[in-house]
Amino acid sequence: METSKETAVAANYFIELEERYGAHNYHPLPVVLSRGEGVFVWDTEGKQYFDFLSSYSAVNQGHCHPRIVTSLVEQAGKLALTSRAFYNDKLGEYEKYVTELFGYDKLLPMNSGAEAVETAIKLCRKWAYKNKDIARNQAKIIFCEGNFHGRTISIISASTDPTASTNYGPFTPGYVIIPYNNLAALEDALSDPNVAGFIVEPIQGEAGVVVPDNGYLSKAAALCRENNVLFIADEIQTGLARTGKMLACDYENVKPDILILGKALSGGMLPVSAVLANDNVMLTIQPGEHGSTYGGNPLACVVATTALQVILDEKLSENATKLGEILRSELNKFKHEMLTLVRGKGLMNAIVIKPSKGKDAWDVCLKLAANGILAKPTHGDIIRFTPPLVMTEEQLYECIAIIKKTLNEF
Ligand code: IF1
Repeated sequence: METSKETAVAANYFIELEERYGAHNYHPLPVVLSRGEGVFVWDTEGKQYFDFLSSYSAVNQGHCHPRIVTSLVEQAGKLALTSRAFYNDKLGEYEKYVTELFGYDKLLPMNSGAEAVETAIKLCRKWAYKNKDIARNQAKIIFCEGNFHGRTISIISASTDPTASTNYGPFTPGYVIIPYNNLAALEDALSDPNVAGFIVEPIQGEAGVVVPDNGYLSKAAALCRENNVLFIADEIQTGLARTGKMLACDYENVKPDILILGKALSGGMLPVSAVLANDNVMLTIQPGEHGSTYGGNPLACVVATTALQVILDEKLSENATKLGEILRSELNKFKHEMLTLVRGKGLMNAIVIKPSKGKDAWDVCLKLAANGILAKPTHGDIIRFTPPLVMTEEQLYECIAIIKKTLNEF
């Protein structure tokens, strides 16, 4: 065992390296992680934490899931990347599996979430020019206020968060922004004949886990259908059991015209994203018009297939539903001056912290970390509680006790 003095130096060493040699595009909690397993991560000093961020919901299956690791390692030694200039023996089987699982004709493989959203935007525009009477370069896509779909120029062009967009213009035109969870605004925006699509997060993640009214998604999808406009669901964060169903859209029996997946599609192993649609939409893109060097690589295909199988085999949706209900009801029963709101669905939850005696959500997260739970504040007053979906009920109760104890320290 190293002494705590030596290791304290070690943690600072890694933090200073990142500060010195890395771009300053994040402001991490001062914790240096070196190992993960299931719901736990360990820092360089060997301290164990419950992970309540789950790598932004990419590790729904838990850290380093043994089945997913085995798939990764086996395939990495066989064939990792071919490019799409040739066929490979894993992509077709993966596409068959995923399209059958979600009920679509076709899948288009990409890597990051942002790339998949960009792909959906291109696909939507192409479909509209081929199927609607829209003059060249005049297609519009509707986005919601408070959206988060990624960091590319085209995506931040639709952002209403000044932190995301200030000083990054000029921006991509052709977007219409309406309030989230507002069907009248959607109906109004849909009356423009140049509208091609409506893209929406079933629950807004970055905005702070904003859950829309029951019926919003199904009515929005119906309005889109009536107006011959594509309903596009960004389920990169809400999807793959996080909210207690395979897709958050499943709660309202909505089948998006375009479905976007990412994050947990690889269980945290490597960036894997996908866009799903039926032939009438997907086949509007022709060879040479879109792609990616790494998209559809055999390593990603094998890992993603196993990652999905783990979600189904381990009944992670059911577990997310059950644990989410416990988490919200226990925290709602707990009365504390700083805890003003608990909201969410399944294991996609957030609490709202009212600052007290100069202490805010950042301070709560520092104390949570000291007490063995890692979470990250957002927007100054919100803390997301999104643990891996492989958590047991017993572990959750342990976490709830830590959360209460932590708040009581203020
Ligand atoms: C960051 C939150 C989580 C997403 C949805 C697309 C993407 C994301 C609905 C892009 C990414 C991230 C990325 C991370 C912060 C984060 C996040 F704070 F925004 F809400 F998960 F909690 N659509 N979400 O949530 O996917 O290109 O990153 O693979 O710092 O950017 P990506």
